[in-house]
Amino acid sequence: MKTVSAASSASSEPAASSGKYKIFGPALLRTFRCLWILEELGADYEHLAVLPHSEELKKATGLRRVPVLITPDGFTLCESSAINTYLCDTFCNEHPTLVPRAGSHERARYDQTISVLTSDLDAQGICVQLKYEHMGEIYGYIPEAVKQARKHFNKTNRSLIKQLQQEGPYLMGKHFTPADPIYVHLLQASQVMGWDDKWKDVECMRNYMALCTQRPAYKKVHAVRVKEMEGASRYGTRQNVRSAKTKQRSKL
Ligand SMILES: N[C@@H](CCC(=O)N[C@@H](CS)C(=O)NCC(=O)O)C(=O)O
Repeated sequence: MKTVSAASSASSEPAASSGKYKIFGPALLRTFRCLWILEELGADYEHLAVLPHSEELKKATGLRRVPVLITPDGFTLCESSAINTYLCDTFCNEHPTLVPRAGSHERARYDQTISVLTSDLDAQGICVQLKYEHMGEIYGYIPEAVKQARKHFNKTNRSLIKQLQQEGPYLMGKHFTPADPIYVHLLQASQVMGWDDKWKDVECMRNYMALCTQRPAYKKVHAVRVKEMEGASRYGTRQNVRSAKTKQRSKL
C-alpha cells in the first residue's frame, strides 16, 4: 500500500474511484465527521476503528492521529475537514450540492467557515478543554487556559449562530455541506463538556441540531458510535488513547 504525507498526492486529479476507501479511527473521535460524509456520498468504504498512536495505524498510514483516509488509488490524507472537502469534490458529479464549486463565492465562504470551525471553535476551544482538563494527567491541568478557551468557544459560536439565523437552515444555507458534520460534532462535544449553556435554548440551534441529526447518514454513523461506546471498556478509546500517549511520552 502506498502511503504519502498529507501534503503530497498519488494523483493530482480528483475522480470518484471504483474501489474501496479506507477510513481509520474510531467513530467516537473526529473520524465521526468523515464517516458521516462517506455515508452521505454512498461511498464504498471500509472503516478501521484503530486508535491514535496504535501500531496498526502507524503501519497502515505512517501517521499517528486520526482520522486518516486512504483512497482506492493509494492516496493518504489526514485532517477531517480536508478529507471531507476532498471526498465531496471527488463525488461532485453524483452529489453536486454537497460542496460549492471551487472558485465560486460560495466556496470561498465555505472555506472561511471551515477555517472558523477548525481553527477557532475546535483548536482554540474544544481541543484546549480536552487537552488541559479532560486529558490533564498527560498534558497538565491548566484551568486558566480552559477558562479562556470556553470564552473563545462562546464568542466564535455567537458568530456561527448569527450565520445560521441569517442563512440557515444549514450552516452554509439551504444545502447540507461538510461544514455541518464538523459543527454538529463540536456542538455535541460542547454538550458533553457542559459548555452548551449559551446555545442550547436558542431556537435556531435546536432546529439545526434536529435537522442534521435526522439525516439517515448521521443516524447510521451515530449507531456505530453508540456501539463503540458500549464496548468502550473492552475496546477503549479515551482510556487507550491516554495509555498510548502516556507510553509514547515515557519514551521521550
Ligand atoms: N485537526 C485534526 C485533529 C485530529 C486529532 O486531533 N485527532 C485526535 C483524535 S480525535 C487524535 O488523533 N489525537 C491524538 C494526538 O493528537 O496525539 C482533524 O480535524 O482531523
